[in-house]
Amino acid sequence: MKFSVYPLQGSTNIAVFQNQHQQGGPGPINVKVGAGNPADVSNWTPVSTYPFGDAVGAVIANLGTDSVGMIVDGTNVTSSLSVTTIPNSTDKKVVYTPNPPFASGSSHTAGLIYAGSTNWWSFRVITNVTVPATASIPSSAADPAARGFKAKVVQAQVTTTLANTAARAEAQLAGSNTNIALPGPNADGTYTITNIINWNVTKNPGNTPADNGSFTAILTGQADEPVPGIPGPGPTGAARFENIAAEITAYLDLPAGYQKFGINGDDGWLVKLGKSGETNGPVLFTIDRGAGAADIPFAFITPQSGLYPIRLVWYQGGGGANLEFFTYGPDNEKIPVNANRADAVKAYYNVNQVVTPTISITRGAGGLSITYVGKLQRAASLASPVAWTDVTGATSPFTVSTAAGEGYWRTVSP
Ligand SMILES: [Ca+2]
Ligand SMILES: [Ca+2]
Repeated sequence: MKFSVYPLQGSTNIAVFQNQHQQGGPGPINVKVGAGNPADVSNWTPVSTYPFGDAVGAVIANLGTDSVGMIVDGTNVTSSLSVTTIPNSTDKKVVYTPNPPFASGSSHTAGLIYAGSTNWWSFRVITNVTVPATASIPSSAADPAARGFKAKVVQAQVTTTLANTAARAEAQLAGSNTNIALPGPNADGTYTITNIINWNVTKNPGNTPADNGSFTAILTGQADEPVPGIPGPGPTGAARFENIAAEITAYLDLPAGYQKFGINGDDGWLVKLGKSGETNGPVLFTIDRGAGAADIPFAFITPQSGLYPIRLVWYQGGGGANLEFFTYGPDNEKIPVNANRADAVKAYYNVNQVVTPTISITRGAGGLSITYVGKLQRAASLASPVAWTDVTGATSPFTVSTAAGEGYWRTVSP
């Protein structure tokens, strides 16, 4: 019997067996964090990428009909295990889903119980922030005709490449260097991206086309796309595809809970909550790096469902340059944000105005004066079930005669 532990980390192109490290048999279990993709970097210090905190498990070969159990942090969780057969194999996937997920950056010990012995491993989970509920607006505000992102792209013409830091990218977007990138068709010079973020400067005019990352013509049928607005007029040679910064914004329709995101990019990026130009929002992830394409996961918690404004700032210094924006689904499958599939997170570059209903009622001679924002509704009685009906044609302030008899009013979002 052999088994491999997978702390369900998103670091390779392989879904189920990410970060697997096969064990020779009973005994202490060794975990190789980042195995299979040594280029991974971390939002931790000092070493590699850590797994998400929403699940811990293992894959066991040759289990047959034998039983398997698990101990997590000293508690036997066997009754809560999910044990399923890996498709097209006899391997069993054993997964425990802590509820709530493991705390940000916390360390744990898990033990796999089978064949009369318990085999232990230790692991540490990725950090995460909890975003404020006030950052969201209701999902109903999404404009279904505005699926996608807005992208502002800037490029500098300089004699040496700019620093590979998020601070440089923010400064460049704010105008620290003369922008030579070609402006987009929108009035504010942005581009509208109606599908997914799968950029690669190899696809830009004058470059040599090639795909990289997880989403490619060969791997997923999603060919890389050029970085909008590049190259601007002026640079020659490699400089045509260098010294770039981009701000990509959208409202993401997210459920409440533990969000598992990832970016594959070259060089680096930061992710904040906020709309275009809002640089002071909560930081979800940031990294300063001058390096080739690699997956780097990040996690955050949404306290309630809704539309969250996301601001992704990406930067390129020299050499290659690419960007992919995705979530990790079940078994950590990578799913592009806004992909045309049911389990993809939807992005909207526009939302409808959200009206917060208010109402105040004052009594005057002969009647009531109702001052309100939103849509006015009336009920004749508060007996359950209350039958609220729209007050057709009403405008604020709305006057009600006391001769009208018993009545109750409320306002709701239009
Ligand atoms: Ca790609
Ligand atoms: Ca680069």
